Amino acid sequence: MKIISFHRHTPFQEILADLRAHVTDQKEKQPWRCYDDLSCMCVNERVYERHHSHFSRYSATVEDNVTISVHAQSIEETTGEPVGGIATDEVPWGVRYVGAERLWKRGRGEGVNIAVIDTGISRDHYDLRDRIKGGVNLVSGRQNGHGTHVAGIIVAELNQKGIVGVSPEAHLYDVRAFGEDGKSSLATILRAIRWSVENRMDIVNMSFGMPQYSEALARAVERARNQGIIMVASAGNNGGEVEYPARYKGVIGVSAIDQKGKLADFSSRGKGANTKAPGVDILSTWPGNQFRTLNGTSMAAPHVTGLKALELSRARKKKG
Ligand SMILES: [Ca+2]
Repeated sequence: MKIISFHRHTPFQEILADLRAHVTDQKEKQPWRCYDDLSCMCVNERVYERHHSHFSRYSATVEDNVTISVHAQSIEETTGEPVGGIATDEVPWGVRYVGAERLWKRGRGEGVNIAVIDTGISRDHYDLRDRIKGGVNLVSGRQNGHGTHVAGIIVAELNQKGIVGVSPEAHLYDVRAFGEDGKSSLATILRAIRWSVENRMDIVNMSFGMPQYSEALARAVERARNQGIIMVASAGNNGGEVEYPARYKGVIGVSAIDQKGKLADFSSRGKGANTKAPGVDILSTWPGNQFRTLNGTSMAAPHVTGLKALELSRARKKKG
């Protein structure tokens, strides 16, 4: 797959009409996916190679469909097995650290729609099931627990059992774009962001990234921002430069700190890191009505997402 971002000085419909006239084989037109609002399209590699010279008539940025990874440290590196029942709404250290309980008097995220673009969320977990209001599945295969963990940090419910999240009354949307191996691709993330725009999300949580800049992803993020959507992303776990999408202007990039407030050694930092949040020894929900502790900037971003949801619900209440 190639992802082609055309220069915006030529109307996209004109380019498309020209390409459609040029590519006459119906079978070759099947795999095109167009993003009119981004002036982007995804075409399969073979079609691109065959018509390469025609595509190059336009000034366009051509990208490979690169891999994007979630930002939790691998389960193998994490100490501690999943645990079962927790008796009573435990407040994990991160939720306490960001001051969530104090803010609940004025709003708990009621009516705020949050898309979690991730590996999928366990729909039957007792701390999550009533908070998940919809979503879409863009990949096949089995889930992994990453998305469930991220979800719990944002919305684990006040229900006298398990844990609580930062904004326990927000509405969560499960936008499943990553496979069991915690990997996705640029083209799938474009679809996930489009879904979030079309379904009028207020906030998008992106606990993932890649080291290289992408023109298509930059445009997708910008489009969501122009729609008024708050975009939150994890900075990365490479200990060095902040990854994309966190590094784009307009995205809130989140680094990870430990319980002493110290930046975690693994956390990416510098340009594009707009804020810090708890990302070490984070207890949250896990499939099978369980809980476990994970590390990563993946865990830091949802603390900020939850805080943004609290802000929004408070502001809307004030407005009446
Ligand atoms: Ca709970």
